Amino acid sequence: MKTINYLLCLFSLNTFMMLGLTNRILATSNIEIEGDTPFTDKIIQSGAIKVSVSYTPNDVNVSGSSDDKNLTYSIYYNDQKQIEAKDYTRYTGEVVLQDLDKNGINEVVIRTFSGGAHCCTNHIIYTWDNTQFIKTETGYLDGNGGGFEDINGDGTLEFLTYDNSFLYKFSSYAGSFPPSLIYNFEKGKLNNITRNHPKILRETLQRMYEAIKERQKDDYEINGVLAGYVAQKILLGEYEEGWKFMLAHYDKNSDWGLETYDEQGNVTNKYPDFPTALKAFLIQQNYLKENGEVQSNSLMKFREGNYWIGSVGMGLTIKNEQYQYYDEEGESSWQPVSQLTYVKDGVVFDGEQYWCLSSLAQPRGDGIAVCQASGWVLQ
Ligand SMILES: [Ca+2]
Ligand SMILES: [Ca+2]
Repeated sequence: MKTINYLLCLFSLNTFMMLGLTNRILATSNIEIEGDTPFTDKIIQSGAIKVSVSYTPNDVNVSGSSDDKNLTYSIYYNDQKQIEAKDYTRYTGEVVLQDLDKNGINEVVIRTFSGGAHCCTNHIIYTWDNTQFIKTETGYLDGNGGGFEDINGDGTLEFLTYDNSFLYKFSSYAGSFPPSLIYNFEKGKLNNITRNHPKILRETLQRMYEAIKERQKDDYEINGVLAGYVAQKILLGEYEEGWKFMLAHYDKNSDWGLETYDEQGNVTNKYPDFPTALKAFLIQQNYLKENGEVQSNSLMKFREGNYWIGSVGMGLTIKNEQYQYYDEEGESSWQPVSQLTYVKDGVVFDGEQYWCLSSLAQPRGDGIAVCQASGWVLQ
């Protein structure tokens, strides 16, 4: 009974926190940059963070250059100016206040666009670290460049994009289907956590598979999507299956991507066929090791052991890549560990709760230890 009461209490606490989160999203403000509409000193503010933005559209008759910094902004913390910077954006862009890492302080996210077909969006992020703003960038990415989204429902935002190096590599732009790239944002850094989200990876894999079937039907550039498919299978730990599938379906007549060039555009190498060229590319892009073996899945180490939420008579056990729940009454059936989200070493998230390894260091002091994304905390 005590367990049930505690869980109910946790549940209502979660509901309350979710409401709080909703309020924060509603309070999130943004400044849109649109075409040829100039503005000066537009201000958005949330808590201690304030941004003032000015935008001058560039003259379309003068060929645009990223040297023409037409977007200026100042960032304040508690009304003290900390950052004054200029950037270039063409036709479109946005400045948003958003709490990416759920620490209660909004980040400043500035989206700029370089112009050009299929090109390129950058996200510049400023985060307050108690003494100063730290700047991070996603770098210029294709199209809309990806975006921040909470893909596992834990309140922190992940950045979803795809590996741009696969564009044009073995097919035209339209014929390419690059593998997924997922980052989290922590302490001012974007970390590649792609392999920790197998559910999302599998959804994209399914879309790739459907694209392959369509290409077969239309007899249209198939190698570009097969390259992405093999890389996506590597991310899921299923390289050999993906490679066999590629061998059975690739277009032997296409020579797209078989030649490599130096900076002057001279041919430096010509691979005999698509599989050889693809393998070399997967090694170059770190999907495979130099010897052609799969890169070890170093990110996703679900440590074996018993995991707890807090002082509740219920636990979760991870063993042999599987997990199950247990309480005084018994155990649930074993499920593949890929259904859990890896948060950090010794912390997993099951879609509703964080679970911490029972042996993970607990802080000493008054209060009850409760598992959160950062590990055990006292409440
Ligand atoms: Ca934050
Ligand atoms: Ca999240």
